[in-house]
Amino acid sequence: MITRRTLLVGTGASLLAGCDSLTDSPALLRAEDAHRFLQRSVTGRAALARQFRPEQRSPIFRVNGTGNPNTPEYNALAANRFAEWRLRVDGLVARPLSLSLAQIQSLPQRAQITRHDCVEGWSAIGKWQGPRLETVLQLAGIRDSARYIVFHCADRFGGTPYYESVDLIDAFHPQTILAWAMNDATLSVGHGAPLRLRVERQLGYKQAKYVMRIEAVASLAGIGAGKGGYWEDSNGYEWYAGI
Ligand SMILES: Nc1nc2c(c(=O)[nH]1)N[C@H]1C(S)=C(S)[C@@H](COP(=O)(O)O)O[C@H]1N2
Ligand SMILES: [Mo]
Repeated sequence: MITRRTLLVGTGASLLAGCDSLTDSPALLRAEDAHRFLQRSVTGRAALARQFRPEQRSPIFRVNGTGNPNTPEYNALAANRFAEWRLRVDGLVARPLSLSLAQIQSLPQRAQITRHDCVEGWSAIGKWQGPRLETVLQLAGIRDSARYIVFHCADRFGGTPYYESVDLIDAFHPQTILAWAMNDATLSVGHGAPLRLRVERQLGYKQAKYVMRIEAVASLAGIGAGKGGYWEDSNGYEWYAGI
């Protein structure tokens, strides 16, 4: 459907001229532009990850990296089945949020069966369910100055907190969800309870488990060692791990 508005937008927004070259600077998009990009594109960064049928799910889905944060704080939350856990959403937002698991579960939900690919050389197909990250970011009112979304996790590797980040195209991608359920059951501790990111077009290490806080930022400098994620900082993994 071509309306006068989309025509005007189409001619005015030069950054949309070459969709293929957009991968060069996607992180510079404002929230509004990221939306527009996703609505108008069916290829490149906006394409959907393949989805599978229920019977195609893997009988075994490995637990990798941290299998239990095992800190006093996390253990206390887990002992009470995360009733006291809250997801903080802050940074460059109009309305900082503190969401309970019940609140997250009562938002509109999305479920998808996708393949997880770990750089260590294994893959597994599983079903994930939760609200879209977009829904949570809209509730918080993401500011124009935000360029990246950072996920702060409960676990540490050798004392260093695990974290990850995505740009706004991936943040608003329809398959980017905050999953609290896996294969129709509440997320286990091994797989990231109570909440993990699923950003389906990217590799396994971007799928942050044990998400405690979501922060909207203008720059990744000053977070961890500044490369956008634990593995990016410590092992030189690519920040953009699209597949
Ligand atoms: N918080 C946190 N998230 C994490 C990791 C981790 O160690 N800690 N490991 C990553 C890696 S390398 C992979 S492959 C997946 C593993 O997810 P799984 O344990 O559900 O298979 O989680 C990713 N997210
Ligand atoms: Mo991985």
